Parts: sequence; C-alpha cells; structure tokens
Amino acid sequence: MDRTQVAIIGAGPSGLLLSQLLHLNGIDTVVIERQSGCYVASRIRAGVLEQGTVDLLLRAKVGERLSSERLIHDGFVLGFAQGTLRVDLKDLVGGTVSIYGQTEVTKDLMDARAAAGARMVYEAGDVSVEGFGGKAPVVRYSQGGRVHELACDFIAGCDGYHGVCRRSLPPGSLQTFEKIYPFSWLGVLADVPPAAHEILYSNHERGFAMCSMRSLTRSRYYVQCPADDTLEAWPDQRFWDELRWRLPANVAEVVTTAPPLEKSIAPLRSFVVEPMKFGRLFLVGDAAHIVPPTGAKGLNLAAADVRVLYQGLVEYYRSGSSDLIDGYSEQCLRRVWKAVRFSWWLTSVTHKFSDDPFAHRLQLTELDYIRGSTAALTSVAENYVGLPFEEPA
Ligand code: FAS
Ligand code: PHB
Repeated sequence: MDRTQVAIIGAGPSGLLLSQLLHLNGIDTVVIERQSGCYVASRIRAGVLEQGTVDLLLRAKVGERLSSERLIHDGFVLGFAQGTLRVDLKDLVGGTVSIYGQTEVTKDLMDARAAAGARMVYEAGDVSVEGFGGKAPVVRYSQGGRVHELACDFIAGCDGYHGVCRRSLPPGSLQTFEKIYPFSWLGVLADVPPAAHEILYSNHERGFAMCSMRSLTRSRYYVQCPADDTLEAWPDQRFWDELRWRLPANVAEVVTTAPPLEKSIAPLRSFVVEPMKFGRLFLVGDAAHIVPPTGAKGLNLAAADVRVLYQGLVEYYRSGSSDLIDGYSEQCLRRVWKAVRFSWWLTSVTHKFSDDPFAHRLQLTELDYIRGSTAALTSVAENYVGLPFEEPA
C-alpha cells in the first residue's frame, strides 16, 4: 500500500499551502484533488490578502511574484447615503492589505509544488477517508481505472465546503452553526481600470454594491442580488447600470464597462463546524468554515488554519509532541469566530435585508456613528487588516 506522512484532500489554497510548508520542513505529503489542475487554476475567487497571509506565503517561498505584482492598500471606503467614509488602515492601526487574486496565489503554489516534484493527484474520483479515529488513517480514490489506497499518519481535509472529509465524520461528532443570508453576490471580472482606487463597499437603498480590483487594469465588481437569482437575469448592461445606480455618484460616473472576462453568482452564508479536528483528521479552511466575502476573510482564514496546522505537524515530527496539533481546533476557532463576527457585521451594515425603513436607518446611523468615532473606526480597521495571530505557548 502506498504511504505518506500527511494526506491532503483538496488542492485549493489550503491544501497547496499546507503541502508546500510541510515539504519545506521535510514532511512528505500527497495532495489528492478531484478536479483537474487547469480547473483549479482557473477559479476566480478572493482578492484581498491580510499581511499575515502574505507573510505565510513568503515563508512558503511563493511570495516572489506576489511581492512584485501586489497592490498595497492602506485604506478602504464605505459609501452610504450621507456620503463616503474612508477607513485609514495605516493611520488607525498601522496596517495594510494586499490586492493579489486568489487565482494568482493558487498558480504560484501549483508552480512551486510542481517544481519540487510534489506528489499531486488530480482528477481523483470517489475519494474516501477512514481510520482517522485510530493511528492508521487510509485514503482511497479511483484513478486510471483502478482504486488506489494511501496509508498515512494524518489527513488534512482541505476539500472545501462541498468536500468529503467533513461528511465522513461520525454522526453527532460535530456541532454545526449556520446562517443563510437572503441574498447572493453577482460578481464581474473585467479588463477595465478600477473606478475606485481603493476597495469600496456601498450601502444603497437598491442594494449593496462593491468595487474591487486585481490590478490597475483589471477590475472586480459585485452587486447584491436575490438569493435565487440567475446569470440569465443579468445581461451585462443590466449589471453595469445597477452597479452605477448603487455607487457614490463620483465613482459611478467613472465606471468603465467592457464585456466581462467572468461573471458568477455566489450565495452568502456563515458556517462553522466544531470541532475542526477528529482523531487524526483535521478540517482546514472552507471545509470547516464559510464567511460572507464582505469582510475578505475566507481565504485569509484558510491560511490562518494552515499556519496552526503546519506548525503543529512540524512539532510532532520533530519532537513527538502532539501538544500543538491537539490544540488545533480550539486555537483556529478562536480566530474563526472573530472573523465570522466581523464578516457578519460588515454584511449587516452594508446590505439590503428588507424594505423596512427602520432597519435601513439603523444601518445608516451605525455608519454615521463609525464615521465620527476613532474608537469605532479603529475596531473596524484592526479586524479588516486581520487580528494578530496567537503564537504557540
Ligand atoms: P477551496 O474550496 O478553495 O478548495 C477546496 C478544493 O478541494 C477544491 O479544489 C475542490 O475541487 C477540492 N475538493 C472538493 N471535494 C473534494 C473531494 N471529495 N476530493 C478531492 N478534492 C475535493 N473569499 C474571500 O476572502 N473573498 C472573496 O471575494 C471570495 N469569493 C468567493 C467566491 C466563491 C464563488 C467562492 C466559492 C468562495 C469565495 N471566497 C472568497 C472564499 C474562498 O476564497 C475560500 O475561502 C478559499 O477558496 C478557501 O480555500 P480552501 O479551504 O482551499 O477551499
Ligand atoms: C475581491 O476583490 O474579490 C474582494 C475584495 C474584498 C472583499 C470581497 C471580495 O471583501
């Protein structure tokens, strides 16, 4: 039977980053991914990296292109009826965020893994995980017309919200927390210069809209749409018109339109499972938690989980101590829930939940209060740049 030290299920950012960090510390891994490498590399998702995530990518030796191509932002903007409010991250908390697409992070990690001759299994079918309650976990998958068995010491479930690992845990072993939002995000990627030079979140009576970017020539825009909406209901012109309706006038008037490179609808949910560890199986990233993308936390939380897990596994293989991996779930969840809270809060003050005028006025009042309070602005800023990591005891 084939063997490795750590079997990683999923070749998204979590799985690739964990594999790379473990490799650099002499720990053998096999990454098992159900999609093709091309499919994984083509996904359009997150755009904002916390400095902690940047630091971890540099530690993983995949930060060269990131360092030269990223845009560094020292603030972001909230737009609402009373005007716009810039949250000065640099001035308030001495922080910044980096604009560098998840697509690029994934490509950088895939290139590093390939250069290192990593054992990557793409287009794996019928992946199953078992034995993780004991000391001899096994992963099975089909490929090339036969079933493969992989023995390992640990399994990292980096297989996202729809993955197999969480679903493989014994019934009753997990507590699930979930909030489904009554709307989705319709996102467009287009090769046009950004209308706003920083990320802008707009609260409008017609609904939420957002300006982001991937570079100075490639923009990423979002509008809130009904949870059951479809792409067919959104021809390109309707999207551009609605976006401009919902943005502050000085931004709307400089929006450049073009046929989208990509257009997609993503539902919004908050989701957490506890615990994130069961025996020798670890749930990592979206496999364990989902946040509405409003706070730009999804990818960054995944990286934070990887940071805790790789440090714990390095300690285990170097010293035999399992203290860090035994504390994996509790340590990750302390950060996860704070990001869940911030993402929920920023969603709650920027999106249209109903036609209730009282609710909308409360949102505007909260934003107006923040505008006038350095204490409130500082709280928003420290959450947006990413809270400090806990260091191993
Ligand atoms: P991922 O879902 O990225 O990767 C999981 C991998 O596991 C996938 O490659 C999948 O194919 C594979 N897999 C699944 N089941 C498997 C199985 N049974 N066997 C083997 N492999 C399996 N976050 C932000 O911060 N900002 C955003 O704007 C943003 N936009 C998003 C838009 C969309 C449509 C989605 C779905 C997510 C978005 N996110 C955003 C969140 C996103 O960036 C995630 O947080 C990030 O991809 C998490 O990475 P992973 O944990 O690696 O999970
Ligand atoms: C993005 O650029 O895709 C993006 C940026 C910030 C967010 C969400 C998405 O909060």
